[in-house]
Amino acid sequence: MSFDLSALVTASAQYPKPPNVTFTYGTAGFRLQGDLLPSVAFRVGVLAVLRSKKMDGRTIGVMLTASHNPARDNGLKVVDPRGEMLDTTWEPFATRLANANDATEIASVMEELRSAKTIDMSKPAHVVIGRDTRPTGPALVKALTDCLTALGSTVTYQDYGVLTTPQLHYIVRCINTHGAYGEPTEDGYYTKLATAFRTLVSGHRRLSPLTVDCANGVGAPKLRALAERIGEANLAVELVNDNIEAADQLNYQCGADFVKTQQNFSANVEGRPLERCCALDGDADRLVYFYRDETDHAFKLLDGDKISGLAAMFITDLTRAAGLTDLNVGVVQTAYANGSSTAYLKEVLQLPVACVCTGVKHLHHEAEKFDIGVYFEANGHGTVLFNHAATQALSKAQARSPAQAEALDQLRALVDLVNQTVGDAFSDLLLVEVILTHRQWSLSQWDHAYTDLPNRLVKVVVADRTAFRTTNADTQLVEPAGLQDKVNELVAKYRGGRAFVRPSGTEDVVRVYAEAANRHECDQLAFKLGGLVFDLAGGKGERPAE
Ligand code: G16
Repeated sequence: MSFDLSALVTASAQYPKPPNVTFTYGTAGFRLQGDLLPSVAFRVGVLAVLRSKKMDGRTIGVMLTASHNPARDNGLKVVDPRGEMLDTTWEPFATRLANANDATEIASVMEELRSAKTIDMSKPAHVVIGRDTRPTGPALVKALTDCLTALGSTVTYQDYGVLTTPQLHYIVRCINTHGAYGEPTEDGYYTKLATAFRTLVSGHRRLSPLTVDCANGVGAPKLRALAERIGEANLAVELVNDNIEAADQLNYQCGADFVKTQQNFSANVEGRPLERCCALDGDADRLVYFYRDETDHAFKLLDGDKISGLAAMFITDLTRAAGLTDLNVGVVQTAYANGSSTAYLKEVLQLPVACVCTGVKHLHHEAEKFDIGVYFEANGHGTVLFNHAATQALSKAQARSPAQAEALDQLRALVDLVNQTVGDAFSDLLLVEVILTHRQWSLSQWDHAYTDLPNRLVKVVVADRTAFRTTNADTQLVEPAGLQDKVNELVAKYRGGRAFVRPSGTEDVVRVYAEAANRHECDQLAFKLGGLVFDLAGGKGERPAE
């Protein structure tokens, strides 16, 4: 090993692993109550350094956030060189490192990882760090950087302070492409998105102002900065739930997860007639739109599935208009995708649709299989990827008419508008605004593409969520044995019924999702299933009930 073990011993002594806690690298890294995480932050430093050395010294990111979770929680996720989530084959090592009790155990897992992945320890390592606005963030950054310092002179790092999660992913990719993807700064990020947006809306009548619920998180100051760069004449936004000083307000009764799961207006958003509203989550990587229906005054949600359909429609139209019909456009979803959205994509847009496990890391890789891959989770997390063939085709294409030239220019600008490293609420917001501006559509016109099947998501707290294992892209339970049969029996009793049960990878709950032909049957199915899970798996707290 090319570092001083005694420095690691001394530094790690300040960060003992709390007893009786088992850490797991889940759907989006480690996530738990923030004050339980300093030892994990320290050990993530080891992982990030080894990953960087393995990647020949390319920059690795570490983001500290618990996204949509309450303010007391925090989390850490590792960002790979192209700005994607950590290679999943490294996750078991991340988990083992996090559970190492002391420096001797840390060193022994390091050695195993070094040997399993044939890492040359003399290589340099570079780590960049970002965090959201949570109060436990600074202490966790301190634990992480104490580790990076202890690992010796081959290791360098840069702390970027408060960022949105997608901004850190962007910066990682920019550094590793030596600026080809953009300038590796927050400013570079704003410039890239603002320039692309202005190009795309130029010559079109602008829309009415957009109310943005910022979840009282990092999205508030950062979106303000981006909007200033774009200019009010091009994009008028009114930010609400933008209080980042009162920590306990983060995601409280607001934000994308609240709006999606409660299917209701967030705090401080009235839903005035014709008001266009959207919500970010706590680290600004998710986005949903919503509005009040003019006819029945009901709350209406335009979630990740609706964004996916809108983006896929626009991109398909543009590729046709640009004469790039050879490019294969496809969409990736998860089991949470509303059945009507899948039918719309397949039957109306005639696009191939893949279904994978929950987690952006799974969707991203599946989307890479298309020339242009659109991926969104229903919760509003997603983006669009343009592969090498697509970008080559775009740069080489020669327009044969002014209409073709316009479509090509728009596609080229879209490549810059979209954050291709990970789902990004800002770039998704700009994408939606571009499409609505081009079509001059209201939210209700967009919503008319298809009607969602009534759906309901229920959370159940159980004795041990690790007792739940799924297969078939999370749609079926393998364990606890026999539970899937009971789910099937219940689902069969409801018209248009579809449901599944899976353990969350970010919260200590089991999630139950149900769809049915009408609201009443859907709610009944969801809560009956929730009750079943509660009874059979040692439910804690309140038993789910309608
Ligand atoms: C993370 C992941 C998402 C996932 C969500 C919920 O989002 O990045 O891909 O959909 O967790 O996952 P689970 O159902 O396993 O708890 P975020 O926005 O919390 O980082």
